[in-house]
Amino acid sequence: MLLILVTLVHAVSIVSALDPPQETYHGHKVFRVYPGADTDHKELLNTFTHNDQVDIWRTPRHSNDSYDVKVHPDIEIDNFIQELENLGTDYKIWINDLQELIENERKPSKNIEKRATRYIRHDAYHTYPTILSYMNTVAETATNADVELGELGKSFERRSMVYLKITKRGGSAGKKAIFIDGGIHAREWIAPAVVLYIIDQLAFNPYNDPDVSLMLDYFDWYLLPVVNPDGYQYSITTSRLWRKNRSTYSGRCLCYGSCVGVDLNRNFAFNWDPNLGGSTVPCAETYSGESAFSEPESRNLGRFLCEHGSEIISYISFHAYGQLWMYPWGYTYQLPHDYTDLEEVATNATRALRNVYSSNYIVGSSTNVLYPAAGGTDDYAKGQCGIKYAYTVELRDRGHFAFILPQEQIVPTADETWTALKTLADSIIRKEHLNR
Ligand SMILES: *[C@@H]1O[C@H](CO)[C@@H](O)[C@H](O)[C@H]1NC(C)=O
Ligand SMILES: *[C@@H]1O[C@H](CO)[C@@H](O)[C@H](O)[C@H]1NC(C)=O
Ligand SMILES: *[C@H]1O[C@H](CO)[C@@H](O)[C@H](O)[C@H]1NC(C)=O
Ligand SMILES: [Zn+2]
Repeated sequence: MLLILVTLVHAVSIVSALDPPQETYHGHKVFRVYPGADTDHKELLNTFTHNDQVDIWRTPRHSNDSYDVKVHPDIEIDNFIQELENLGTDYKIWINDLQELIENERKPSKNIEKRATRYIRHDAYHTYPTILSYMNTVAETATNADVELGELGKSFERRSMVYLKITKRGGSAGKKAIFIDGGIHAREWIAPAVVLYIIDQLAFNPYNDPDVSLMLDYFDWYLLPVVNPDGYQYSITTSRLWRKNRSTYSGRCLCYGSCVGVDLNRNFAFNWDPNLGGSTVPCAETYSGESAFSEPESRNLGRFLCEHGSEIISYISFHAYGQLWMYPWGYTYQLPHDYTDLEEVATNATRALRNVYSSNYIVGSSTNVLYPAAGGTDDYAKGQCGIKYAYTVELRDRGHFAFILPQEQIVPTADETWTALKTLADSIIRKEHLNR
């Protein structure tokens, strides 16, 4: 026990000393571009994609909505603006200097006493090694549940993809399970942070939440905080806005910058189609990979989900940003035959979420709420593995800080998401008439 505590104190001190990623973003800007009803989106997208120094962060969902695009300072800003104006498109400079946001992101938050539970601080972003050491500690010392540490497999760079299975202490077999993951997209740091908070709630119940035992009575829990450990660690240490995995296609790419990585959330083998919201271009942020399941991370997760498909009743994948609670399908505008069930559960979960800090979430199918994109994890979970309640959740915020959500927003985000999760579990119990 003493040894564990010593290790822990050590880990925390590393975290506070965490330096910002090495790559700087001085002068990088984010434009909010309002295409309006009349704009030819193809033309506009051309403006963005013919230049690989423009990174689309967000795509509009209705005619009054906007694109968020990050623009590299090497680009001729005047020309870029001229092109937008030629298309008759409204825009504003939304974030003037990304580096400033990145430096503010890790400012210590003010509520530290409440935010450090026994083994981890929830008001800080953590490195992958720290996350692993925390998960080991949970498996050894959980006070509120039985916890088993497992490995889905290795990433491209041979990191362990570690998950926890958390079950009722001495509980019986044969329960339905809920599988939760985060961090498939490297730069969406809030997602792993929220999964760690959920682990803490289930394993230690640090705030004596009476609903925790109910959730363990009805469900087994699988928690995978970081689907893409290579990309996440690269984003933490080197390049804050990295999205993809770290696989390399050396010699195949002549475009600017580094053409490394696959968008793992376009790489799953259910109606895989790189021309539907993904890309066949290795340099693109949404590169779908050479083929479905070309990447070890997606293969490992996909295999696990289908192997446990009859046991898992709900799959929830956390992303950022946008505040959307989405269900399949992503590959088609059609809806699943049982979509009213998914919609009801998500509607109730997000209503409960809103009651905590008034955060508004939009509920709908991925295609109708966001944009068509094939090869996503939730489509695979539902379509291939038969997991009924499959969701992709875009956490806070709605674009003010975008991916660079300050540390002091971790706990409020996790609090409200935890409340949503409890309601989701409760709604599934009722809809499916589950027994303890
Ligand atoms: C878009 O904005 C216009 C003008 O403000 C408004 O009349 C219209 O209802 C809005 N449409 C949507 C889909 O929000
Ligand atoms: C969802 O919320 C509505 C309104 O409160 C309620 O009538 C319904 O039973 C809830 N559904 C589930 C599955 O809990
Ligand atoms: C993800 O991407 C690469 C392609 O660059 C792939 O070959 C590899 O298996 C995955 N892992 C990496 C590079 O991190
Ligand atoms: Zn994402």
